[in-house]
Amino acid sequence: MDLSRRNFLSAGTALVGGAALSSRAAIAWMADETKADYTVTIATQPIELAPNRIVSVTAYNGQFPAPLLRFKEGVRVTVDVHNDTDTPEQLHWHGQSIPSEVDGAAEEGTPFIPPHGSRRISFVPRPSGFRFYHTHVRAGADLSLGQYSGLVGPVYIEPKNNPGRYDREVFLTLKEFQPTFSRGGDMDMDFLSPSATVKELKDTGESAMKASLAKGMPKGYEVGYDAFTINGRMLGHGDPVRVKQGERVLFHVLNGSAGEIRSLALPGHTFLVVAMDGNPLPKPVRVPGLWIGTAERISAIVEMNHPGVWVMGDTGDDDRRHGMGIVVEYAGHSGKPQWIAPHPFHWNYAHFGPADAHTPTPDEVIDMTFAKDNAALDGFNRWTINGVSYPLKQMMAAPAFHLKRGKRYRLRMRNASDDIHPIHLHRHTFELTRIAGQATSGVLKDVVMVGGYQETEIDFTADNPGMTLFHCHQQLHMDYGFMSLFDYV
Ligand SMILES: [Cu+2]
Repeated sequence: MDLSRRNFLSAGTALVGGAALSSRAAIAWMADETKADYTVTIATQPIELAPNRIVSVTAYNGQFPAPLLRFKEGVRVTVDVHNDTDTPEQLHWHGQSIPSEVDGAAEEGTPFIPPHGSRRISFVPRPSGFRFYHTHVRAGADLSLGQYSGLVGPVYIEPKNNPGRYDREVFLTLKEFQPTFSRGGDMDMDFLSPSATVKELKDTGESAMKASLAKGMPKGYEVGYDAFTINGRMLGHGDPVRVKQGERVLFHVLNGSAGEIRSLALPGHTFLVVAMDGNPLPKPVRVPGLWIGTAERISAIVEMNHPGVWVMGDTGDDDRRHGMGIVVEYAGHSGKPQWIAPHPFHWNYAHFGPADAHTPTPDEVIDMTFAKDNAALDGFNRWTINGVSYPLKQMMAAPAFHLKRGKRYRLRMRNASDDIHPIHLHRHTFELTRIAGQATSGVLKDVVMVGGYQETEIDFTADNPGMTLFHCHQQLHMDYGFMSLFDYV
């Protein structure tokens, strides 16, 4: 009896429906299925960020970052997820086009992994490229939950053919620990280009803030951190990236933060960006350094042609001094790692797409305005999309946007707040079509930073029916209303 894995699974479905399958075949099938391809255990334990710097965090399989999971595009996998904590969990497969049932968002209807319980999930990984997995529960005011924890790890889906020309791959996960609340300051957004803001959005946002402060409201809570790490170790306390002169190293960089935007530079070297959010660029683009929004990924080749011992780190001095960096050490070189600040550089998504931007006309344009209601919820900012805040206590809310399968949609996102929002669309890949007034095309992503008082447009095809969550990837923003649901009609 020659049944492929896929046939087995459909046979299994048929079995539930009462179709005949000999008991011997059924037992063989069950035996085949008793061991999952991957087992992920969620538990809380101490993690050492540096000598004498031990934090208690919830993590996958007792480690941070979680183990790199390598899948093959189109080859079904089963994953057993055990939850050894006291709170329900969700494991989200970020950047994959999979059904809502296994996507890992309660808002879409994915069942929770119960406290001290398990769930077996099965899906066909796609599309190929650098993805990741992370928890998708709301943390609210509990800074031990959600992405404030260590529940983050890289996923790499091998393409059917791999044309890469590089000597080796290095995965870097950037993540802060020891979060605390503070009363908000202003977010630095000088790095985004174009810098053009929309007057109407600025007027709306500034007058709302002025009115709130005039009523005696303080600024809403923000989250800050004490410890900064790459691959779970503070700068100087992890294994260096050991390289040889002339080597081409492909770095897969993941911003696993709960809400921070990161930068990364390596003195004397440049980055040849080959993919964003795991999706190959139309043409690789060379940049002096990287800016990476929450949940974004960048794959970039660094040619090792400047021997020495270097700090590859965040350009923010304070964050780097508190650990956000990793040592790059050339063979035959030793000594104290050197940091040289790069010239400030801007980040313009449109630089990564072809100049002659041309994209198909969408079937429909959906307008969305993002707004902040300062300190409106017990001191936390409340967030709205078109005036609607996602209900705090409810998992599945009524979908705000209805899609038709096969149609191409344009989301015209207008940010009436001064914060940068890393906007994420579940279960789909979108194309950047306009960044702060500049037309672009060909850059495929699943997260995009929308600058303060700016307008950004993304296009996507409704090709994966089912409930689809749209949200800001800052944990603090999504938890306080910055979410919306799409459904397909
Ligand atoms: Cu946000």
